Amino acid sequence: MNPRVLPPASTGVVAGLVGLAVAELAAAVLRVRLSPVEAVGEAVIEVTPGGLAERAIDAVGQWDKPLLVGGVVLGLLLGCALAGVVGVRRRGAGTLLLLALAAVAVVAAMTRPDAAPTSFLPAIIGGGAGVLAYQWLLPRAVHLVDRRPVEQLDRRGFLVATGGLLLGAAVVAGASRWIGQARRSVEQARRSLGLVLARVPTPDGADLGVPGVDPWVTPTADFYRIDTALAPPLVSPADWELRIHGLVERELTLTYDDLVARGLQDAWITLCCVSNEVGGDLISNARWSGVPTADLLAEAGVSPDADALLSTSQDGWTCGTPLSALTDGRNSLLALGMNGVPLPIEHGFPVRMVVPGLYGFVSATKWVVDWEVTRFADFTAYWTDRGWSPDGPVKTHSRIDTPRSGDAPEAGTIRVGGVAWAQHTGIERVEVRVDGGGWQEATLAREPSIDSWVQWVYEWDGAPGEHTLAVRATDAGGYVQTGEEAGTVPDGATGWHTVDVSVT
Ligand SMILES: Nc1nc2c(c(=O)[nH]1)N[C@H]1C(S)=C(S)[C@@H](COP(=O)(O)O)O[C@H]1N2
Ligand SMILES: [Mo]
Repeated sequence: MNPRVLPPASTGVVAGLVGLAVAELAAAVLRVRLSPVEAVGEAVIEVTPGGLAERAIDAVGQWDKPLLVGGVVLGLLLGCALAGVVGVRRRGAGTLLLLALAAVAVVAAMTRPDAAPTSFLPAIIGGGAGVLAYQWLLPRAVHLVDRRPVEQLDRRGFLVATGGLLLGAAVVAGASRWIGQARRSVEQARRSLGLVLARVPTPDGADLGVPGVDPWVTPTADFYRIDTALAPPLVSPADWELRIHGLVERELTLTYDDLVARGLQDAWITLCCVSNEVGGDLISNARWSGVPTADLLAEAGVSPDADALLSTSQDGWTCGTPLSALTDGRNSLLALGMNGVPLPIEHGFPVRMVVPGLYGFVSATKWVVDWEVTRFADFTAYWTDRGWSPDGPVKTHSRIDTPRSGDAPEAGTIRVGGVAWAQHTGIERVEVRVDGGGWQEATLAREPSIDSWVQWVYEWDGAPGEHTLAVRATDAGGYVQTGEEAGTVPDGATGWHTVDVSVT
């Protein structure tokens, strides 16, 4: 890089880092949910067209959030570098550019659905700190860039000033982590709940133990996670309330203790994301503990005119669920527990919804705080506003977990295995096809609940050479999984999962 550009550009970057660190600290001290970077990231998620966001998530998988945060930081620092370079000739213009970057963060913060009157403060404070650092460092950089006699160049002074600021920024960033108590205090409340939840072992015969096949019960740490929150909402159980209103005879407000006092039921339910591609892993199985949604709705007295429940999370995410799925006797839960412990914060602590048979985007509201009984004709929700269907029944599907595409198993008996699902209908049959031949029936594991996935295995006598394996499921309703390929938008992908292997 041009040696005359480097000092001012790094001045801008250092000022940006100072601003970021101070903004993080301000967010932690003021208990603003989102730092400016996170607020901009959430705004980016919001304005990205649904289909594009969905493709991006497919492409990068669980890296979506780190990549988004990294991208926002990178964009900011590039803008700051530019401010540094511009500032050599026109300091005012550089300062304006920095302020414009802060303004973007202010707008992003204030347009969040859960924005509070103080939400913009971290961006303002961080922006101010960044501008001060810039004003202080820039003259030193300009001094270097200007054509002065070599003996007057104060390289060392510039480096010391830069290093000092960076060190300061690092200390401030560290302090903000330390002060990030909000999360720790909610974690603390979560651990000290003393909630007694059933720890149910994997039912006999549900897990075939075939190496390479996803475990039947997903370990909580591996459970897929999808949401629009860059920082999860931090809700203490003591503060949590659910308001049930709308087309009901009696409005209800429930506290966490109210739910616990009712006694919890638990159920195996496999949750699946509508963005799950054919062969994808946005699907996981857990034991959920909670209060049946049907009981709560019965108590509120649902009007016969209503057909939908509009649920809203603490951070303003919304979804619409057919009332029928919440009241027809299936294991739809207002859940407090997952795999024998209180919900992890990322999975909706303290309370979320889980509905067997529906994709998460129309049913599985995490951090849920509001239930409005209403009509589908009268509202739209977060994802329906972005091109997704208002209806989201899970499509009957199957997946090959082993072998994987590109594997080179040895000739002989090869165990082909995977999972199949048709939540709330049940799986009847799974078949495997080799190289477009006839469909061969696989062996199913025991299906402890029609609401969860089923493992399957097929002993294949593989001869050397290149082979393509395909799988399809038939559900208990007699529906045979279609081979017709459809993308995930608007209501879930279809097609057969295939893998290509070369048997040696
Ligand atoms: N508050 C909130 N709840 C949410 C979402 C969200 O973005 N915000 N995403 C939904 C989607 S699309 C899915 S697939 C499930 C995923 O739940 P999990 O992260 O616990 O696996 O949560 C649902 N509940
Ligand atoms: Mo989803």
